[in-house]
Amino acid sequence: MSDFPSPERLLAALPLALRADAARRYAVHGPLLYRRLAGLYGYRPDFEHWYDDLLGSIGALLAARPADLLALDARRAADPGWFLRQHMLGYSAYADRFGGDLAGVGKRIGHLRTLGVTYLHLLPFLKPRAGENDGGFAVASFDEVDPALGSMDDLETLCAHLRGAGISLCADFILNHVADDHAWARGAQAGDARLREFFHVFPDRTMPERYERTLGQVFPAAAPGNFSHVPALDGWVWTTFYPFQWDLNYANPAVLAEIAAALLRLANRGVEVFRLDSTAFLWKREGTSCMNQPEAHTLLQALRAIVDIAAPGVLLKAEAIVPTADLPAYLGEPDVPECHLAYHSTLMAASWAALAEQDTTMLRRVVAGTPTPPPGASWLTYVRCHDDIGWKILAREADGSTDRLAAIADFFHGAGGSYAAGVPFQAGAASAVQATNGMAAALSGFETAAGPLARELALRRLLLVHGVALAFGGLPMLYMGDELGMGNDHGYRDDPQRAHDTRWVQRPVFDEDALAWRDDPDSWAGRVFGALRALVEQRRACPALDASVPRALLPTHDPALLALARGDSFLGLFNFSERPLKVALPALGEGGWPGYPDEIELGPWDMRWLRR
Ligand code: OTU
Repeated sequence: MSDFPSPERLLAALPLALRADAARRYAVHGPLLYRRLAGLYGYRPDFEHWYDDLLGSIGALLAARPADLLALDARRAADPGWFLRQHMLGYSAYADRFGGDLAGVGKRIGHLRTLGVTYLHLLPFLKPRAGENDGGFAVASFDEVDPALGSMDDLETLCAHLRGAGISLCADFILNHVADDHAWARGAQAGDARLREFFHVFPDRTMPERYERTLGQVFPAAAPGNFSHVPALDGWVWTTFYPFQWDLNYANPAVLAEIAAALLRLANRGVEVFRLDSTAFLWKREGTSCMNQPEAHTLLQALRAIVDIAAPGVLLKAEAIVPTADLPAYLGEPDVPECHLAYHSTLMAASWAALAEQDTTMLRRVVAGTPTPPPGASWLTYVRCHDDIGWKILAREADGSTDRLAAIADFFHGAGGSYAAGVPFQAGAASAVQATNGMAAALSGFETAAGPLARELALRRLLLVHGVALAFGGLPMLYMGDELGMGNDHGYRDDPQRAHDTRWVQRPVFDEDALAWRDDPDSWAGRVFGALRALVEQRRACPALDASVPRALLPTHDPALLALARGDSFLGLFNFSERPLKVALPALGEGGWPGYPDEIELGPWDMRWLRR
């Protein structure tokens, strides 16, 4: 017997035309898939049988993959670096806030194209829990679109329209938990013993209390603790986030098989990229924070192998908001691929921190601490998303100084006459550092700017942080509204289901008025849009900004200055202070920069991109 099972069950369901390709892909990815799954579940007497069924399910879903998506798979296979190119640009939005519904999002394609977007991340659009649902992150069904947004047919139509316009759709895939009214949770509450095993359920507080000793808290104010009592279960269920979001139990192989099938069904609708939500939390181990556990990576590697076999054009993107040192693992290693993309959360936080401190020491530590990803993988770079900015992920870069991080948080919450108009997010103990919410424009100082000069400086700060995201190396993503300088939205305070969650301050409804001014450079929205778009254009024209080109951090004389080189033909200079700076190019030791003076002057919060 060979040391891993034959692909018979995978191939059985396939038409002849697909078999050879599938067999070839299984020969490449099957051994790792089998080893990873055997590592997690091999001790179970039914493992081989379960594995065979899994192959059968993957085969059936590959057999069901539409012809246009099979063709897309083939195109992607011929050009695996397609998403690393310097022309790639992401954009992230809630479907309802951006376009009203899925069909309405399709009507925004013109705007996206004008900006240069090639990748659209739509926040959760599947059928959410009835009532409060954490902005759609409590999913009631993986196979239904939220009826308020449309239908599965609308999703297919949107995917096809976007693809026709050169835009890949990225969908959230919430695999750490399901809503308490998802069929699995409902079944468990109705007494189905098989479905009870889909969750971590404890009869009393004994185990929860043991786990709590080392667990953190994501929503300490609104949802304290990590377990919720459910009378129908006659016990406590693991709920890392809100009590209505039940963590899935990946120690149960049935959960992985169901989740993999759900993902492939969505891929077969035309979703090209999956944002894997909360990947850090997938595996629990007593005595740890239950984040970044080795088994969480094993699961992601298995999922990647499944995708590589059954929908090889599809990308996986890890959302793990964790310290710099824990990020690279989500991209895997050269022979063990994991996710194609991972959010560079500390680059994001440290860029803002550098603004607050007028000092790039932490930012430079993040850059220096970011290794080169394995081939075919890269960072998702961004300055804002729909969530809070959690400063504690920078603890190591801040040498463990809570005071230093708290000062940064205070700065963004407007302390000491700062220009920022951020809103604090729930903190746990009084001593803990609060996280920060707010639109990028509000954090950059637009809201407090009294006149044109102050607004101009706010724009420079907004461009500076975006400039880092665009030049760093990765797939940069803009957040809806930031391209028009949209401000904070306080409307959520009037909605009882949202009032407790300040993250809604940065989830505004797309501003039609600002859009109308977009092309008028004398308007504020037009000024922001024009400047950002020019940066995007500059990036697109610069081959050194392809994500696969190596980056180097250059030594600088001034802590406010970040000097980032890409290959030998790009140099980005970023002044994070209100002081003008002079940069002597020869002192950076990178040879000559023909066409530029030896000394470059940077105004307050100025940035220069040099090319040779
Ligand atoms: C993710 O977030 C989502 O982006 C949030 O919108 C959801 O509320 C959450 O999962 C539950 O689905 O820890 O790495 O600190 O940064 O909740 C996963 C708040 C997460 C978010 C945090 C985050």
